[in-house]
Amino acid sequence: MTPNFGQTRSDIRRNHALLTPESHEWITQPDWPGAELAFLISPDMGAKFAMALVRAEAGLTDIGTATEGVARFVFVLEGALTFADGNTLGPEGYAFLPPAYDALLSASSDTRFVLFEWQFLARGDIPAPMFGSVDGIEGTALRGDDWLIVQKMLPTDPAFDGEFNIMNFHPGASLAYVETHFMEHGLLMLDGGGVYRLDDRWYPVGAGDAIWMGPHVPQWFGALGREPSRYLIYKNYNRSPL
Ligand code: UGY
Ligand code: MN
Repeated sequence: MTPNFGQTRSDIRRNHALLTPESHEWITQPDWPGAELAFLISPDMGAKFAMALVRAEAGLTDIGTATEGVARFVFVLEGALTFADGNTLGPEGYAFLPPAYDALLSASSDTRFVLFEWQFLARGDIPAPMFGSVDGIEGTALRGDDWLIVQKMLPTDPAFDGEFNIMNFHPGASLAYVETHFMEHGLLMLDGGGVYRLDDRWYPVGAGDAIWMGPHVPQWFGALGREPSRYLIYKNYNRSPL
């Protein structure tokens, strides 16, 4: 293995973080038999949610229920996840799992997926589990800009307390302005790359990089290169800050 002489692009700050693949720490957890996890974002850094990469090395079986009141969202990167109720997710398949959902599942040995967990803020009835795939989702142009297409994986129904979106950038496209908002983000670059502005820093980013954006952090992305760039992004939504 080539030594990296103490270098990493990862950068953990008060209100944002860039987490890059060379610094991932893969761990096992008693409630995740057959899997290794790299927790990239967690409440310890100031976030109100956790985001992990999961790889099923030895055939993941049953992850049971999350901690009380905690909802999960999974997004498959490679391989396949099959749930006991018969749903199978292939690459870019996803599932929303409400609190108390007993996730009996099996994974092929080469499966990698992204996991989000957060304390679900109910409003009315808690939504039922939901399964889908990105390729079946119609995109909409963000603020009329057809170089920036958003695919929403969850319904906009206010019963959901968050959004999980895929943002598709034509080469050269960028967010129209530097956003600041109280909602947080967890992000994984899926394809392409560019420059991400977070607070007063500009980071070169590419596929495999993850980002935490805390409340109010100024944020902007400009896509570079000749191929489209895409990222998966979580945002707590549909709830007031108080
Ligand atoms: O929905 C959002 O807030 C999104 N446009 N933010 C982002 O891409 N950093
Ligand atoms: Mn934003």
